[in-house]
Amino acid sequence: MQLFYSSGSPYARAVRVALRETGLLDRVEERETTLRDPKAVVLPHSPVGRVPTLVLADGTVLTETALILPYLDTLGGAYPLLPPAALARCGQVLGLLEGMAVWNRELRRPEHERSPGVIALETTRVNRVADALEAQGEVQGWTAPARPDAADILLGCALGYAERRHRAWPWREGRPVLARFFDSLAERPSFRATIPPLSGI
Ligand SMILES: N[C@@H](CCC(=O)N[C@@H](CS)C(=O)NCC(=O)O)C(=O)O
Repeated sequence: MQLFYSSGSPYARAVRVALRETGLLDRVEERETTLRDPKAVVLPHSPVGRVPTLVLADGTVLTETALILPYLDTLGGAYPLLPPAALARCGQVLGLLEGMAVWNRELRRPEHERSPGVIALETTRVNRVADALEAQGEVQGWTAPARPDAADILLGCALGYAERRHRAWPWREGRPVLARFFDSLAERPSFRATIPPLSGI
């Protein structure tokens, strides 16, 4: 199998972390691709042109993180990534991540092309979800999981994106549970091997 990724993508990072945590990495060749580029090496495989893209041994091409992660669970890895208990949190974290991605895209535009309305909406959404996760974490006493499930991995990648690619969001403020959770996940070899480059935002 081949996994197309870009080093800055939190979505692709989640799949890369999941492969490392479940011991499936040796079954996959990771290939870095450019994005939004007619010469991107992912494009001959997927007209969507986004990462993550997983090309299976029979040539089937999977895009969308929310489809690739459950597919990994069919491969007999070390433990299930998506137990039913993780599904609700996965949805929340994917909503948070998408909000951050939309907000970030606005900030990459020239200032006069930015939509203050979109930025305000997504900032509110992202803070609302992060506050809800902080409250859940406090009630449930979240600590570093020994076997991070898909929701843990997605949350670690979302906060890692905020930490290095979307620093416009001071996500740690007032969220000590999420900060502790992230700091302990970030120490794991799977996260250390996939740290995204710093961006100017
Ligand atoms: N909904 C997709 C989002 C993936 C996504 O937006 N990936 C970005 C990188 S973070 C990408 O490939 N962008 C290139 C483009 O939009 O053409 C998923 O969950 O996999």
